[in-house]
Amino acid sequence: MTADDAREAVPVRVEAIELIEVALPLVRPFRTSFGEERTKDAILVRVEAGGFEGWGECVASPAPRYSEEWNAGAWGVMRDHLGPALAGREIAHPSDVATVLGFVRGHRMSKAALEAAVLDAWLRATDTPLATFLGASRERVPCGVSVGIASTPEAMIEEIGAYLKAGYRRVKLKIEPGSDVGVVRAVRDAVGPDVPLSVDANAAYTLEDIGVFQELDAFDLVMVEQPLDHEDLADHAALAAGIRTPICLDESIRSAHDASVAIDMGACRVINIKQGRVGGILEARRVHDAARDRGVAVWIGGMLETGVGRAVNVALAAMPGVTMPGDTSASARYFAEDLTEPFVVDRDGTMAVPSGPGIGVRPGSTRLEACTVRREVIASVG
Ligand code: OSB
Ligand code: MG
Repeated sequence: MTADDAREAVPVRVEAIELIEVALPLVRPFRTSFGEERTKDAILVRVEAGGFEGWGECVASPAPRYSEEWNAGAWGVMRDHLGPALAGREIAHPSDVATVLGFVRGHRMSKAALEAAVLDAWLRATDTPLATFLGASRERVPCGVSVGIASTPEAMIEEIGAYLKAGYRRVKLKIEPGSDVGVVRAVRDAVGPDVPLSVDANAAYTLEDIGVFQELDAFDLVMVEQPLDHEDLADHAALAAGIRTPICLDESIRSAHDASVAIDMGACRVINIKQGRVGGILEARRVHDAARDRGVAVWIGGMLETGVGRAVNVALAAMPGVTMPGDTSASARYFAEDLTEPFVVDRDGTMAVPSGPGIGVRPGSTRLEACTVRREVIASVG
C-alpha cells in the first residue's frame, strides 16, 4: 500500500487559512527578458487542518510579466474567492482541493499555494514525506543553476565560474534580443565543450528570429527554453523543425493536457515543470506522467522560491521520470539567509531531498517575522 492509499479514508478539516507576504533581499539582482528583481516578494499560505499546520508558497511575482498572475491579484483571489471556498471543508484526499477550487477560472499559482499548504498538513497528519507521496525514486537530486542577464559577458562568466566550482551540473543562461549569440559564444569559449549549457528566452523572440536559433545550434546547447510566445505552440513546432537544439517549454505548459498537445504536435522535446504554473503539485505529477508516457524529458524549474517552495520543487525533482538537473539551486544562490533551514548543494552538484513529514521544512519564526511585510487571517472556522 502506498502512502497515498493509506491516507485516503482519513479526512482533515481546513480550520484556518492565513496569508503572509514576505520580502527577502536577493544576493544579486535577477534579470530576465521581462525585467529585473532585487528582492524575492512572495505570499506564503499557512493553514491549520486536522490539527496540523501546513505551509505553501505562491510563486507569483510582483508584476504580471512571466504570467498573468501577480502578487496583489493572488492575495485578492485567495482572500476573497479561493480561501472562503476552502475554509471548513473536509479534505479526504489532496485532490479534493483542486475540485473545491475549480469554480475559479485560472489563478493556478494561487490554487497551487493553497493545495500545497493543505497537502503539507495532510501528510504531516500521518508522518509521510511529500517525496514518498509522489513516488520518489531518489534521496538526492542533481542541480542546475539559472543565470540572469548580466551587464557584460565577463560578469556572467565570472558568476558561472563560481557556480561550476560549487558543483552545479547544468548552467542556464537568460537571453534576450541583443544579448544572445555573442554571450553564448563567450560563455561556451570560457567553460569549454563539456559543461552542459542551456538558454532561456522567456518568450522574447518570434519565428522571424529563427536565424538566431540556427546560430545557437553551433554551441551544443542542451535545450533552448521558451523561445517564442507562450500562446503559440504552432510557431514552436515550426521552429523545432528548423533547428537542431531541442526546444523546452516553460510558460506554454499550464496543464498535463497542454503538455500532451505540445508534445504530440512537435512543439517541444523537453518540459520545465513548475507546480505553480500548472496549478499544483498533483497536476505537476500528471505533467510528469504525460511526458514520461511519451518519452519526453522533464526537469523541475524554479521561481526563486524561498525554502518553503524549494522543498516542494526538490521533492518533485526526486520523481523517477525527472531525467535532467533542475533549477533547484542552493538557498545561498538566492539569499544570505533563507526562511527555512538552508538547502545546500554538495560539491558533486546534488541536493538532499527533505525526508521529514510533509514538505519537511517550515519557516523559522524569528526569520519569518523579520521578512514579513503583512499578514492576514482570511478564514477561521474554529
Ligand atoms: O523562466 O525559468 C524561468 C525565475 C523567475 C521566473 C521565471 C524563471 C525563473 C528562473 C529562475 O529561471 C529559476 C530559479 O533559480 O528559481
Ligand atoms: Mg523559463
